[in-house]
Amino acid sequence: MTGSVLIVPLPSQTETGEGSFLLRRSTCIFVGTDDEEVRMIAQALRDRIRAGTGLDLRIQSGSKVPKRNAVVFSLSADSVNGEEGYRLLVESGCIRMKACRPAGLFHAVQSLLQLFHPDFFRDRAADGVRWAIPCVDVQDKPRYAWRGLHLDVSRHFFPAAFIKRMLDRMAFHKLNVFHWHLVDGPGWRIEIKKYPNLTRTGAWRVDKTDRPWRWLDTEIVKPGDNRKRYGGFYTQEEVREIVAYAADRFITIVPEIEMPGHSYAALVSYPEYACPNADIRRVGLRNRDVFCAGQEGTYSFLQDILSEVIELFPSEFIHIGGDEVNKAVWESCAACQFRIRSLGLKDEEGLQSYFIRRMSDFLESKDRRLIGWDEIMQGGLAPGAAVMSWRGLKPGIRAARMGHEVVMCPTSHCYFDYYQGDRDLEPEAFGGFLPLSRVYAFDPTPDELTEEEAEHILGAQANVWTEHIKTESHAEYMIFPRLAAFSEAVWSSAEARDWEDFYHRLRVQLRRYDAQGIHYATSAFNVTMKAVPDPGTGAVIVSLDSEAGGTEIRMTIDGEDPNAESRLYEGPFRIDRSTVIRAASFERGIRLGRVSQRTFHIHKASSKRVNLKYPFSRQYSAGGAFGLTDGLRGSRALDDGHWQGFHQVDFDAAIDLQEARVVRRITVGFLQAVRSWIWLPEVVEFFVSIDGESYERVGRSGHGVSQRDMEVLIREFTADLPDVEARFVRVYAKNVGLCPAWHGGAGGKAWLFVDEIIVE
Ligand code: TNX
Repeated sequence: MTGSVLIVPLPSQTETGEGSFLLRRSTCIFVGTDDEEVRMIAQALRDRIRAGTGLDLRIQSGSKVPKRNAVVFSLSADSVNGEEGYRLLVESGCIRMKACRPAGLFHAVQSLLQLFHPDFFRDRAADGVRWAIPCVDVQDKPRYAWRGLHLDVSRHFFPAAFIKRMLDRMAFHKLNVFHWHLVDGPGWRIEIKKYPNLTRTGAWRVDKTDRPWRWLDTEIVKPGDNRKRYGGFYTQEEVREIVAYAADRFITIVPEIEMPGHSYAALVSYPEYACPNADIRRVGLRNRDVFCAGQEGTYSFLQDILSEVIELFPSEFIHIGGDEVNKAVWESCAACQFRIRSLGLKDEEGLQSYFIRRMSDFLESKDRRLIGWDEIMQGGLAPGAAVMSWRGLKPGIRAARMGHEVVMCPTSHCYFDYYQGDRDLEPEAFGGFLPLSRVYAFDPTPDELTEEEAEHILGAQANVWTEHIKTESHAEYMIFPRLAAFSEAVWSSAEARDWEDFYHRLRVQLRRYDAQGIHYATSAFNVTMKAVPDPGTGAVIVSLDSEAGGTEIRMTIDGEDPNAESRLYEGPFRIDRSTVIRAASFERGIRLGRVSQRTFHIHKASSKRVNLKYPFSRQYSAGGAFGLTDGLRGSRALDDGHWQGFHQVDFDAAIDLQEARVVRRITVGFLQAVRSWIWLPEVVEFFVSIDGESYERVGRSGHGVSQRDMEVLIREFTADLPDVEARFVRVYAKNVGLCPAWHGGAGGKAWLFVDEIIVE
């Protein structure tokens, strides 16, 4: 247990002692080494203490190490905690920090800061406060060497000041790699002296920030176009400053220059490097999103760019993107086809592999190494290249087995552009669902790797894609507190991690965020509602919970927002007619998250078993046999647990109402989410029966929604019956089967998603 020592990420070992160290005006900071970096760390600590407490401590050095009233830094080669580990010993007389390397001392300071009261992080020195630091002995070291945060500054631009603040936050969470996604189709964000158009043109697009994000709406503004523009870029001078700022915090910046796909902004600026004769009608705007791999000029252009990038960034790894290359462009380009033939390559994947290999060779000639998204493995991976595994853990496992180094960032656990709570309560996000607890459960090293293979897992990173994130405060909302959970996945040992313990420490971490003015999500406190059938009666049993757990939940059924006096939820309760429940978490009279609302529909099929001809997918079970009669409707979050998914098969469901009843209306809800391969059914048919043998069709219903409608939408299909007596109800819905030819998943199995069958 961490006791009163509430450090995030969880240290390897903490032993709490008796009493505390009292920080006074006379306390000195002692640097027992002439290492410049350590001196810098000590100065940063002094500055932080001055801002937080008003105490202006002296920094001393020399050979005589003070025994009392001092904060002592020392480097020692025999420290046990490796490259980045440290020991932090707080005793009532003295605070000692010891590490092999400056990085370790830097992390020790981050832990020390968290031993102060959260108010310490306010930049307002409070008078008359006793700054007591609890006695403790912390031994600590990171699990992984690569503990990253990625930020996309292309889809939306974030100024240098924000980047610096993020670097501060990263350091606070003991993260050490900032992956800077500087380039993508919608904007080029780094000054390149040799090719000024990249930022003169490529950094600016027609301002459409008042509309929902659509990448295909991107229009790069050519000079002379006077429409209102959106964008920005970093000058090389700013980049240098940011790189140095990061280095002061022991953070390496890995720059990403995307190629050969995601390159629209570059190619509008220098159209000569796009495929000259690709069939535009076939590939559309995307023709201009992929570099031509046939022309020699492309390679020298990109190598020139990389040469300047290398000058700016000392990082060993340079990221060249490599994801989502639209091969159709190369298929229709004579130059690319010529290169494929003349080099005897197998196909477009072979060309991609050739392209990446050339970049890798170039980087190696400059003593750097290539890293790219996992698609760079297609067609064979350049030796020495490292892989960022985003399409799940599998590509990373393959790469590790081939002896390549791997950074894990699967969408399932690391995509901070995904929703973190009930969609109805969250700002628009990219899609997906990544709640705090799932981030916390992340393990970057899959079990199936042998110890030797696992050595190749450098670590992991959280990715922040900004299609839907326009403002700094929204970015913070998406990042925190998920970054706190993530930091434990990459820093703390897997065995020591425990959600309840984390949650306990998180509460204090949030107060530290408050003090620093960090905007963060409280989604984990929102109330989630579940219903299970009460089969005998047709009622449902409702239970309330929150992801965080452990707080009091209050609720109303009259449509009002719950407050500190509202009915306290004490356990599952029964509902026998349709009810609207509103609920929220409270602590000491204060509401913690937002108010959740759900409507429970009680109808003639409530809590009746649904018999299916074709099974639902286990991945989307909606709770199983009663999932479609639990009175709970799905939201636009397709994995909210209320949708039952049918993979390629049709939906054919029969319900036994147990006795003949008058049926006036049958309704069934479906979801369409084309980006997730889910379509509305082509047609829905409704049947009733007295004996369960011979059914009569009582309705048939289609819809007017286009298969190409990209919005996530919910549609109800209904049959109105002339008062028919029936004991059995059957609903049949036809799955579109396969993803249509124009779709990204063309030919793949399509989904059908159903949330409830309502019989009235
Ligand atoms: C996939 S992750 C992408 C990005 C998008 C992201 C949205 C990766 C290598 N490519 O271009 O922004 O999904 O989640």
